[in-house]
Amino acid sequence: MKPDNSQTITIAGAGLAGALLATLLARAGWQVELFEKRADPREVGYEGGRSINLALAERGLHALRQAGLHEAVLTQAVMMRGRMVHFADGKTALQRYGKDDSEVIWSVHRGRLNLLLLDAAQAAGAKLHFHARLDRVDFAARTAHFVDERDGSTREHRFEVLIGADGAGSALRGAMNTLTPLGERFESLGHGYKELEIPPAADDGFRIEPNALHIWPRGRYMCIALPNTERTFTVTLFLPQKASDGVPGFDALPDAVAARALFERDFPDALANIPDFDADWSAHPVGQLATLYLDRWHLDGRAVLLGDAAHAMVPFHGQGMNCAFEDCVALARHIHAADDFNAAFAAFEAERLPNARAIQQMALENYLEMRDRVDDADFLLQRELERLLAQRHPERFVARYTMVSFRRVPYATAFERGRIQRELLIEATRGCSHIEDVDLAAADAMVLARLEPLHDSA
Ligand code: FAD
Ligand code: 8RB
Repeated sequence: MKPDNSQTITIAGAGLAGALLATLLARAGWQVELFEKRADPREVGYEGGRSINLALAERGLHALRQAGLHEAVLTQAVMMRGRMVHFADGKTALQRYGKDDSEVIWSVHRGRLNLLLLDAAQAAGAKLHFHARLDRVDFAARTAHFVDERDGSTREHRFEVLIGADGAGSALRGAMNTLTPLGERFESLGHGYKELEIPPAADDGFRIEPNALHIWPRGRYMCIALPNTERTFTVTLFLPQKASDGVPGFDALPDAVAARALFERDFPDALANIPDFDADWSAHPVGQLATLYLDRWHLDGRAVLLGDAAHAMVPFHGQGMNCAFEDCVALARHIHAADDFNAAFAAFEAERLPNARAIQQMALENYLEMRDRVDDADFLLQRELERLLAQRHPERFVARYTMVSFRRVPYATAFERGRIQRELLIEATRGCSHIEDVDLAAADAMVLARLEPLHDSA
């Protein structure tokens, strides 16, 4: 579809996906109106001033490249080469994510990333409207109603197409759902999270290794920490909501004193680096974790959802933003290629929905891996063989983590090939306790028989 100056695309939500999509579409010549419920963070500063960071991987980076923003983002990012595992006995070990420093993930500051994207959207010609919470939609009249939460005042906006980038609690999804059911299902994980902070050291340096994603795996729960350019770390505790047979839960931690006791027992080395533990614990709420499944993402050519609004996921693969950014590039491409918005949205959904399902499932699985398997002997032997086979067959055997984080093959392909590879690794290491015990010729033969060469998407 060629944009003409009379056609306007309206986007609800100027978070990560909304701001990037606005940039991509405005640069392609569309008139873009972007509505955000919150204040302009460029004027009031980002929410609470807290340092919340996200892991940016190749999919997200590639999308930023399309918008010409990757360099600006990377100069404000901290490289994470691998997982630094902190065992219960206090020992640590770095498990690299990739083959070398070309395969790393990046810790970026959410607030600053959002500012940069908003500036880019505006510079590209998108019209930004803050204090505009989408409240109601009349799809027949094609009018959207926005509320200014400061004074409750409302405004009506006529739209031609409406794109929902308004996050997991999407108001547009709610409005679409009342017209035609989208098949919405929320599956709660039953675990929540709490954020804490490791400040800089006395000499103003990092208190722990900066170039890693830290994990304290404890079987049924865990802590992680991601570095910030300010030499702080954002620590997140993931824990069941309800305690059960010896496993702690948020419901059994009524206050900072109880939480501190848990940390003294299970995370003493982390606690030693969190001087404001009690204040952090009391000030930050317990966040909820859930997966959102929908059967449909669009209402003919009038409305479509993307990002968390379409497929919120649990955080354990660090792919929510990466996937949302990949959605933006795909949607912009389909809008460009299709004859009309209905065809564009249908093609977008057909391409992306199966991939969203795949990364949602892989994100759930990665919780088990991170919290429970990183120090398991079978798992470590399989990882060792995985590395070896990846070296021996670089076109055919690509670790699932690598396909998700450092390649752009469809998530569904990563999921399917990952399943084949896992079975192969289990078979090839059966009865083995050392890598020398593995019959490599047999493993090579399985690779050749079961895995076609992997081709990256353009
Ligand atoms: P959001 O970024 O949530 O943006 C939605 C926007 O819509 C917001 O600005 C909101 O104010 C606005 N809005 C909401 N309702 C309305 C309305 N009715 N009208 C108008 N505007 C509205 N992903 C990763 O890839 N890697 C990570 O390491 C990672 N870490 C994370 C850490 C935390 C603490 C959290 C919470 C998430 C993390 N994620 C991560 C996930 C990632 O943040 C999301 O997947 C991503 O932000 C989705 O982008 P989005 O634009 O769809 O939604
Ligand atoms: N949302 C991440 C990974 C995979 C790391 C690995 C995991 C915090 C909320 Cl939990 C988590 C990863 O397999 O070794 N890459 O990036 C980011 C993660 O959590 C983010 C910071 C997070 N997301 C609500 C809290």
